[in-house]
Amino acid sequence: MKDLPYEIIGARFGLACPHEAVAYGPQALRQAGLLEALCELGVEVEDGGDVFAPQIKEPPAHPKLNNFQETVLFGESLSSRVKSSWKAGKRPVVLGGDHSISMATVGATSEYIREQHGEDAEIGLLWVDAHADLNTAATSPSGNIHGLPVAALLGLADEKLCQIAGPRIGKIKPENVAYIGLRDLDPAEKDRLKELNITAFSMKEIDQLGMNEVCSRAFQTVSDGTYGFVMSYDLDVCDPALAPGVGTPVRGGLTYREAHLVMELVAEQENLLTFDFVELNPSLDSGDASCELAQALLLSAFGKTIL
Ligand SMILES: [Mn+2]
Repeated sequence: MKDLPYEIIGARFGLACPHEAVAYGPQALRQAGLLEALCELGVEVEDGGDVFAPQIKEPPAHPKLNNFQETVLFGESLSSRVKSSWKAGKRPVVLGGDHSISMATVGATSEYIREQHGEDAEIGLLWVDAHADLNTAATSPSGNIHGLPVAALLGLADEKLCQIAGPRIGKIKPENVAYIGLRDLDPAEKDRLKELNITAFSMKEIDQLGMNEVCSRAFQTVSDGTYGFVMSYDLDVCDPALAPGVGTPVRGGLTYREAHLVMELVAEQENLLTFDFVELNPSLDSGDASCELAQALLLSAFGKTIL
């Protein structure tokens, strides 16, 4: 994958979280000069434009989940966009948008790898986030679908969410998932994490082991027996003092260096398929602090090094 050119796709969607303005994340990053900075870095990259939220007059309501129909329809168009990017010989990197978009991005990449390598081909999933995003309609306290994407990718959420990128239920196997940065889980999510025996490095393990060791253990989990892995990076994994511009801030997050080290190490992994970056909300930012951090983190993920 390393030799494929990148294609940046903006996911202009914020209906699956409490603050819709998260849909302006990709625009803020473009205005901050992300594409220009990537070209300066020598990255082969093109701007694939944005995917927009559907306009629906009277969508059928879901009894528990907010904006269900809009989220499913947006996910379906984003997933076709991601698949067509792969098929055109590019490496799609998606900028969110709220975290519901990863049902489409990760699901589409999982489907593409199966098409290429056969039915048994699995991919790993590195989920870098303060939250586990493992709720279902039955357990979600808020009804916001950005808290469900991992459950959907594992095949545990509503059928329509599980099938956003294709009919197969369970795009990712629990043994191929690793979390980094967890610190705010609902009781049902904690139970599910244990039942499924998912590898999870919370802030406690990061404090105890250090980020370098956490990353190498996590890479092992997502690489073992897979055709490569994808990373999904939620900006709220960073401490809110650094990244206030997120919808669901939780204190006690990654330091500036920890946040960068994950990106720097991910960029070195030969089996990284692609990644997405979500939950930057410019309307909640303090000045441009979060947007500037987001851009710097992205540059690290695309291979910028200190030396
Ligand atoms: Mn998240």
